[in-house]
Amino acid sequence: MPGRASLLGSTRTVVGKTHALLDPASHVHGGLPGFSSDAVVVLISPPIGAGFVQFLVDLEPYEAGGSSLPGIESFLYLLAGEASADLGGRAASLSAGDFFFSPPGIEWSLRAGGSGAHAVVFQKTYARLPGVEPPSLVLGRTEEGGGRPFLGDPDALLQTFLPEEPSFDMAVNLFQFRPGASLPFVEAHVMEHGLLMLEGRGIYRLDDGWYPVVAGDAIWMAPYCPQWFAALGPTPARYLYYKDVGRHPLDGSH
Ligand code: UGY
Ligand code: MN
Repeated sequence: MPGRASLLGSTRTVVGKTHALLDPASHVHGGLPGFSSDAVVVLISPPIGAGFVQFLVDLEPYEAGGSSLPGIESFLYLLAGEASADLGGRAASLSAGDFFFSPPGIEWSLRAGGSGAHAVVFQKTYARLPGVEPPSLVLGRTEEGGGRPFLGDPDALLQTFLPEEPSFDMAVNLFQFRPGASLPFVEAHVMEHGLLMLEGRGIYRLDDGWYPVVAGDAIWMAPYCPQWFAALGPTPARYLYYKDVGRHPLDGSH
C-alpha cells in the first residue's frame, strides 16, 4: 500500500498529553455526519484533549459533503482539486489555495469538480463576546509570494487569513519558511494549535520531543506546549495552522 510505513509495526505517529504528531501512514477514514464514510479523516478532536476539530476531506469527482452543526464555526482550505460550495445559500467556486470561513449556524456543503477535491477543515464551538455580533462569512485565497515577515524575519513569512477583530475567536494562518529559517524562539502560550504541513520538511520541537516533519503531517499542540520549528531541505517549508484567539481563558467556552 503506497505511503505506509515500510517497517511493519513502526510509526512516526506520537500521541501524548501535550502534543500529537499524526503521520499520514496512520490515517483511518471514518465517517462524520454529512460525508460518506471514506471521505474524511478526523485528525484532531476533543478525545485527544483538543478544544477543536481538524479533519481532512477527500471527495471523489462530483461527490458532495457538508456540515451543519448548530453553534459551530468552520474554516475550510482547499488543498487540491476544485469544488463548488454552498455557504448558507451563497455559491462559491473554490480551487487549490482558496478558503472559506463559515460563521456559526451556517450550513455549508461542498461538491467536488471533475478532478475531485481535497481539503482541510478546522471547526470549533463559537464563543460569543457579550455585545459583539458574530462574524460574517469570509471567502479568500492564498496570495502566492504573500505574507509578512514574522517578527522581522524576511525568511519566515506569515499570511493571516481571518480579520483580527473581536468577533473572531479563531485564526488560521499560513507560514512559509525558507530552508534554514526557524521560529525565533521556543513559544509556550495559552492558545492551542492544529497544524498541517503543506510543503517541504523540517524539524518540530514539541515539549521535549524533536520530530522530523514532512508535507502531509498533522500536529496538535495543547495550550502551553513548548514549540519550535526549523525548515530543512532544499525547498521552502509551508504549514497551515489554527489557533484560538481573542477570548479570556476564564470564559470557559474555548
Ligand atoms: O501563531 C503562533 O503562535 C505561531 N508562531 N506558532 C507556531 O508556528 N507554532
Ligand atoms: Mn504558536
